[in-house]
Amino acid sequence: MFKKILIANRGEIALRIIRTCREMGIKTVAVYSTIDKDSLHVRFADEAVCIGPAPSSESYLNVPNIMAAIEITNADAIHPGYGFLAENAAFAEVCTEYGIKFIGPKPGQIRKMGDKITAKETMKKAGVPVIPGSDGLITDISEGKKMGKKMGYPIILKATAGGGGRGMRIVWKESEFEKAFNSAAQEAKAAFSNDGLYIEKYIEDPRHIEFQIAGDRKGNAVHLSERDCSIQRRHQKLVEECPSPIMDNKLRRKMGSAAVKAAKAIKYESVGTVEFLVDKHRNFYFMEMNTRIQVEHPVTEEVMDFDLIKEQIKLAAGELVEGKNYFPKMHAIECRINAEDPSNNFIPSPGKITTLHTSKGHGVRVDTHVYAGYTVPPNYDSLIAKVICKAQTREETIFKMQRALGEFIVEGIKTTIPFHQALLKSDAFRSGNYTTKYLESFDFASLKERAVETV
Ligand code: MV4
Repeated sequence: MFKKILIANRGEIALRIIRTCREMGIKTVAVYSTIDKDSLHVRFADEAVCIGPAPSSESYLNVPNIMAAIEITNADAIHPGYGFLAENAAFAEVCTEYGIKFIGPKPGQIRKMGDKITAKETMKKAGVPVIPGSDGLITDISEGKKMGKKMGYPIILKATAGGGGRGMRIVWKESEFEKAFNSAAQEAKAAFSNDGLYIEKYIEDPRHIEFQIAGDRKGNAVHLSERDCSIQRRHQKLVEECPSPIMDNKLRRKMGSAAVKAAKAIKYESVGTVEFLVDKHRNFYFMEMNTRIQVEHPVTEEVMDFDLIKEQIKLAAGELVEGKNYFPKMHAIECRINAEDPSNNFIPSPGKITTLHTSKGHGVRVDTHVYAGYTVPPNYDSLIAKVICKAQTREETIFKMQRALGEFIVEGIKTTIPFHQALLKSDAFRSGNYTTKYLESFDFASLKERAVETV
């Protein structure tokens, strides 16, 4: 097992990793930018090294400085968390060259899933259902239009280097094709330095359901059920839950075995996530694979009674997965609390937290790095806490979340708590009958300040 892990990240996920390391008897090294010097991950790690100024390009993405921090502290492994360098194959390669274990999959596996066309081809070959579309890149507009005519509109253009909605355009009819193609290619080029596009049939009003998987160096793989992440705004997830309200064991077995197939097809060696779109007829299609631990991993941890970070570290150290899939025993919901104003287009609300009281009590977990007196810097993503509630049933979990959010007090900055409180009251969420489109028609403008509510 590793003796010392350097955590190439900040915020709640850095703390989350430190906690598991401490329980496993592994020493930790925090790295931080100057603006993060008073962060809890710096205080709670065994050692801490400053790696540069506030902009992440000069600190959390600064590979030479991170490698120097590894060298001076003698860490034998690196945990990238999520975001930053977590899905950077070149970085994982550098670690390997330095004899440092990258806690995650092999560089080749990251690369394969990072290019969406390659990922899709790999999955199709493995027998995982994929969304009907072009085989590979569309290089010119007339070829694309021919494809569109054959498939039938609406279609969607996607960037092969993309993900997260950038370089993506829905095309409703042929007359819109050319403009959409050019602007998607331009956006993809600016964002990823790669203007390659491909076409898919557009699935209207889908659900986003992802499967947590784990694979080992022997090629064994299992799934740990799904998370429903359909509550999103502009490709940012706001709420995740397990089980998905639309799931039953029959569909779970089908989607789960497709997810396991996906993992086995690339001999995936770590924890990861296989994302699917599910249409209104409950057909499911592979969308992307995330080769990292995700923000929403606690949802799975809570319903499974399982430490996914510990599992990820053990897999990196060469341990094997048990040969069984996991089915949910409980219900869990996560609400992401961001330092943003939900009644004003979610504009970031950095600044000093003057008062803080986080939710507590039975079935409530809060993963956060903030404290009273902490200043949320404007330089990074605005996640300040994750409230995860679990109970026997979905209904009880919703009631518990309402109770928990009612006692979560943050003063000094705006947060997304009022949005979550309104969502939890909505008929669409209550009924479980929501899709990725739901928030497009949500009335954000009339959100009230945080309220202490009874169910
Ligand atoms: C789609 C789709 C419909 N049909 N592909 C959004 C992010 C990127 N990873 C893929 N996305 C989508 N791909 C086809 N063929 C709809 C979306 C989509 C979406 C997916 C999941 C969650 C929220 C979404 C919001 C808008 C569009």
